[in-house]
Amino acid sequence: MKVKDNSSDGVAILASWLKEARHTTVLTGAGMSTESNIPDFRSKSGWWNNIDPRTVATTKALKRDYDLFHEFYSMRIRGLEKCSPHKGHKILSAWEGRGLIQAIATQNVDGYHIAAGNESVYELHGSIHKIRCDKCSTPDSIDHFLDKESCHSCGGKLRPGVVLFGETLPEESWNTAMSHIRKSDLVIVIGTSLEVYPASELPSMTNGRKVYINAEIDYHATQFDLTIEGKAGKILKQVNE
Ligand code: BV8
Repeated sequence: MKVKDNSSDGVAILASWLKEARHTTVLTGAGMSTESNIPDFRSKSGWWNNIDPRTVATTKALKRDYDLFHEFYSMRIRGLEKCSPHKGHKILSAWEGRGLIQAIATQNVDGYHIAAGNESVYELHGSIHKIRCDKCSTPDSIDHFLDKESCHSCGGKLRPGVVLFGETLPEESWNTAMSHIRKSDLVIVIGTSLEVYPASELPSMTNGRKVYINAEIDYHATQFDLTIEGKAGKILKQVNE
């Protein structure tokens, strides 16, 4: 049943599927955090509108222009300090507590699902809060990174533990996220353009029902059984009622 629906019917259908499902996995992207005032990447107010990702979010960028790399990630870390998880994050945490969802696979590096109380969270693109030396991998502190200090062990450059373009995803998170998706009879995809590989392949790995909640519905939506166009926080609140 392909229901493209941004009326209350879509919300009612998702609410009933959520109750019926035995194993539900949620996949989130940057659109899950824009209602916390954190920009996403590819919508008209996203990071990549003013910054070429190749100049800041790749392994080459880190080596070629560390100043720009450091400026971009410091700005994002400082931005997160002023914001917090919104109602939608808290609803997903309540759903885990009630056994309605079993896992969240997230492309987000802001840590908001964990901060909101979810325990079964798989950070596919790492965490911006985990700082390490790019050369010797020694863990270090956010303050040392923000102060642009070098690694105290080897003098190398400090970086956030995010997955840059060209880097592989953390094996444990990726494999566990895949196994949750594979055994899910419901996958809810929230706030992602599904443009980034291999996270974009996850929805196709389930034989279960697939739901897409996104502010902009595009060609990716054809693979879903139900699409609900709109803001994640608002829609999660309606489903929760
Ligand atoms: C890998 C750093 C190899 C962390 C990020 C050519 C073709 C295809 C693929 C490739 C290619 N060349 C290279 C690749 C691979 C590459 C890739 O996919 N490139 C694409 C972009 C062309 N991928 C990689 O390099 C990955 N690694 O493939 O390794 C490998 C693989 C297997 C085995 C061995 C080796 C690494 C990918 C990770 C890259 N890191 N950033 C950071 O700084 O955050 S990517 C960046 O995009 C973020 O991590 C972000 O999470 C991610 C995905 O974006 P979204 O989350 O979807 O955000 P976006 O803005 O795009 O969309 C948000 C959506 O929400 C919008 O639709 C918007 O309308 C909506 N929205 C907004 N507000 C709301 C909302 N919806 C609802 N409610 C709202 N309120």
